[in-house]
Amino acid sequence: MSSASRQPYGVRAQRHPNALVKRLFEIAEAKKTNVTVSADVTTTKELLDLADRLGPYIAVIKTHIDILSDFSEETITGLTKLAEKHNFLIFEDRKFIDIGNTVQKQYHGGALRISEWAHIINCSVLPGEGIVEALAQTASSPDFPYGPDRGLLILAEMTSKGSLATGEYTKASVDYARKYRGFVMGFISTRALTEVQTDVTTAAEDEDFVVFTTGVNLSSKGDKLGQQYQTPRSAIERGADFIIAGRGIYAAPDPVEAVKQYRQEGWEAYLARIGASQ
Ligand code: 5BU
Repeated sequence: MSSASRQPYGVRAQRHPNALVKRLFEIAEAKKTNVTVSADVTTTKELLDLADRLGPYIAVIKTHIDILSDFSEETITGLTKLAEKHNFLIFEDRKFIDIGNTVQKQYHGGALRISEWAHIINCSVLPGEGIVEALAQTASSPDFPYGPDRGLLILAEMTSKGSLATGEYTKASVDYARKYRGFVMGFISTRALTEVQTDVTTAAEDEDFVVFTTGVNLSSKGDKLGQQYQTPRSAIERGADFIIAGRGIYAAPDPVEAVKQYRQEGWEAYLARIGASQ
């Protein structure tokens, strides 16, 4: 685990050169939460309702906007307003995976207008370096109106059984993150990746990539379709800065009670990691 991940979020916020990461750490510190809820519901009403009820307890909401049956302007304005009201960021888990020219159009414009409302996006590096270069280029172009308020996570590992996002693939993820570290905020991975030795790039001395870990659940080990879970505590111990939980929270009998539990376990594990007394 990197020395950065043993520092408090507040200290990392102060030191971080990326404006969006700074804001993310400030939110975590202010709201005492490292929970990202994966709001995998299928109507705008359910999404906005969840965002409003869980908003006070989360740092980030993660969406799969293409699973909504009624995506519209109302979805965007509603979610944006709730993000401001409760001070959380929006992460669209679109997993871009195509040639640069295509992903630029999928990200900025198109039917889903992702760049307009999602602070954070992610991509796979299966297509090679060009995908990261293309997304970074769009975000830094003079006519991109959202400037430093946008960032990219590289999908370096996956939680599903038999995942092929391992070895050389994961190594390339770290390489490209290091190369495009202005726009790349960090990784989706099951553990910290700072120890990964890359061939092309070298880690900056002040390297501080944010680690988001999916597949987090307090009461289940997995599902029937290959999902594999770990607990909030184990994810944080392995290097997650933010834990992502979906069904464990939104499908619980009382999602507000559930999010409070994840928040508490995630926060206690974080305090233990930074060596703070509880
Ligand atoms: P769950 O209900 O907590 O299993 O939902 C997990 C969410 O995280 C869901 O939206 C997945 O698409 C997402 N996910 C994942 O589960 N595993 C991964 O490796 C990645 C994303 Br990347």
